[in-house]
Amino acid sequence: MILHHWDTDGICSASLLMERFGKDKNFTPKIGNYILDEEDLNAIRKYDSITVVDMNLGNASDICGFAELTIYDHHIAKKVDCAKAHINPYLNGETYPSATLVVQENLGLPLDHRVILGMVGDVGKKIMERPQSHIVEKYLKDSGRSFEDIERAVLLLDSSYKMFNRKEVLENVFIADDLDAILNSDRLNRNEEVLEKEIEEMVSRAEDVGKITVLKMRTEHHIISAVARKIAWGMGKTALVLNEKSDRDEIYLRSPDMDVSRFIDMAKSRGYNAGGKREVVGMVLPKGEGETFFNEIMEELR
Ligand SMILES: [Mn+2]
Repeated sequence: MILHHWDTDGICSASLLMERFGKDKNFTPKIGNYILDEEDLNAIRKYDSITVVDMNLGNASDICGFAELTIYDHHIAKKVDCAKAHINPYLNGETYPSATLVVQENLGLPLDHRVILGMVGDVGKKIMERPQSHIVEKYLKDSGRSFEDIERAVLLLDSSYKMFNRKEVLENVFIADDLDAILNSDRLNRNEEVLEKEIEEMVSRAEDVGKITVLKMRTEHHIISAVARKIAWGMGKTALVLNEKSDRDEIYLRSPDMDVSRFIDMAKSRGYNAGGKREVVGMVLPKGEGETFFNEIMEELR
């Protein structure tokens, strides 16, 4: 069984592995979880061989208790000693743009659109500034496909987790081997339409407050990063977004120029879940606690 991340890279990596090893069962943790909870563990106990791909699972070693474990990954990770094999170039200090490239190179598979989708899914347009850009160029030249087709297919495959549709994520693995099947999928195109409209609507409600642009919204969809990116890049100002979900609050901060990473430590010091980079911060807070912290960040930045 192949256990994979819910995004394009995870879906395409799973597709490559299932084809190569003739497997037909796949699984993804609950969307948003980077561990297997008790329910997920119980659901996979019946398998005696499990390959985890494109996920640095917090409790991967739990799998060794009932199955032979293999891992293909490219995230920052520690070696999982109980795994039969842990294939992650990062363990040798190497940075790989996608799990699909790790799988393709390690198994000597031909270069196809799935490898490229994984790279563009995880890195975006910036893949063309990475050392692996020649791989993308070679694929585009040999296939006659456009970079826009690849970007569109990424958007479509990612639409399922953004809609929080775990079943659909699993189904996507079975169409991933056919680029046109992805591009022409009615259900994925419908998702994209819904998400695009919702993102536009949210962005239009953002308000300028001094030097920054802020937005409070309520949606169960996973669009906060897309909304913040659109505000920050579109208006050229730092975007601060609060999303109050039914079970948690989310805060997302993205700046086109400023270093906002100090807010990662600030959030962590209050016991909140936070991560990010120099110009982008994502946080998850218990339900009801988001607005106070959101106001505090706003006062500091405005
Ligand atoms: Mn990945």
